[in-house]
Amino acid sequence: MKTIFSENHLLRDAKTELFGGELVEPFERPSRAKYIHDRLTQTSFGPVVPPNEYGMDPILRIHDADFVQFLQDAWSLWEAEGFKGEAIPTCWPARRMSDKKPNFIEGLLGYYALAAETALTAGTWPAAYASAQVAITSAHEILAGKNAFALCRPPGHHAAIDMYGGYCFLNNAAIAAQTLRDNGMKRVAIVDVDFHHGNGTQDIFYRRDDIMFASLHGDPMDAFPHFLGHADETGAGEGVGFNHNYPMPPGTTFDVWRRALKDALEKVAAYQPDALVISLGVDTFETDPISFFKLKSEDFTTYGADIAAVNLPTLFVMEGGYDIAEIGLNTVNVLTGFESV
Ligand code: SP5
Ligand code: ZN
Repeated sequence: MKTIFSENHLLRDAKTELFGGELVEPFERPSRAKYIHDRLTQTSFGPVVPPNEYGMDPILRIHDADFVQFLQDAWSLWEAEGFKGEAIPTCWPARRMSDKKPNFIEGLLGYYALAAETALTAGTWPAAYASAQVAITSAHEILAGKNAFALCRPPGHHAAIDMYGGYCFLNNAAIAAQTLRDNGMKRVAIVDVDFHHGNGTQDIFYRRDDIMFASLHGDPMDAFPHFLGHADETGAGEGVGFNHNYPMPPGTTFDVWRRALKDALEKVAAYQPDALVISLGVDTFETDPISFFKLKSEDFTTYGADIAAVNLPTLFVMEGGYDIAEIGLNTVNVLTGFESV
C-alpha cells in the first residue's frame, strides 16, 4: 500500500510541553515521523507520496468554523500580547461556569482547549492543515479501491468538533471517515488502537449510526484523557449501540489486549461497513514513556494480521507513539502484518 506523507509536519515543532509541573521537550516531536519514514524506506514497504490539496471543505464537514478560525489566528493573537513562551491555556469553563466565548486570547485558549500539555506555536496551523490533507488524500486511495497509510503528524483523535489538546488539533481519522461517507460509502467503522481513548472521534460520531467507533485504551480512571472512554458510553440518539469502549488497566499484556481487539473486530464485521479506518497509535508499546500497556514489537505484526482478516478496504491513520527509537519498527510491523495475510 501507499503511504501519504507531508514534510509540512515539520512546522509543528513546539519547544514545550507542560508535564509534571515542568516545561519539557514535547513527546510529540518531529523526529517521530522521520523514524517511521526511515523504517518504511529501509523495509521497502511501498511508495511514499505527498498529499493532494483538498482545501478546507472536508475539514469543515467535521470541525466548527469558528474553532478552525481560532486555530489559524491563535498564534498571532498570542504574540500580539507580548508573551514570551508558547501559548498554553490556564483557565477553563469548569463546573457551573458560563459557556460564553471570551474575546481575548487567554480566554479563547481555555474555551477551545481540553488539556494544557499541548502548546500552540507559530507553525501549528499549517502542519495540522497538512496532516488533514494527508488523511483526505489517503481516503481517496480507499475510494479508488486500495488500502493506504496516512502518515499524519500532528495526530488527531483527541480533537473534537471544537476542541484541541492531547497533541491533536484536527481529527484526521474523523475527516477521512467523513470523506468516505461524502463520496458514496454508506457505513464506515473506525477502530482506535492508540493507547489513549479517542475522545474526539467518539464525541464527533456519538449520535450517528453511519460511522461506528470502537476504542481500546488505558482506562480513563488511570490515564489521559481522564474524562471520557468508559465502557458504559455506548452512543446516544441514532448512535445508540454504535460506540464501543474497551478500557484496560495498567500492565495490560497482549493476550488481553488482543481479545479486546478481536471483540471490536467482530463488531466491525457484524456492522458490514464499506471501509475500516484504524486510528493507529503505537503507544501501547511496553516501553512507551507516557503509557502503561505491555505490547512487544512482534505483537504489532500479529495484530496487523488480525485486522487484515476482517477483509475490508483499510485506511491506517497515524496517531500516537512516544518510544521514538522503536516507533518505526512498531508502526511498520502493523502494516507488514496486515499485508502478510
Ligand atoms: C495522540 C496521543 O497519543 N496523545 C496523548 C496525549 C497525552 N498527553 C498527556 C500526557 C500525560 C502523561 N502522564 C503520564 C504519567 C506517566 N507516569
Ligand atoms: Zn496516544
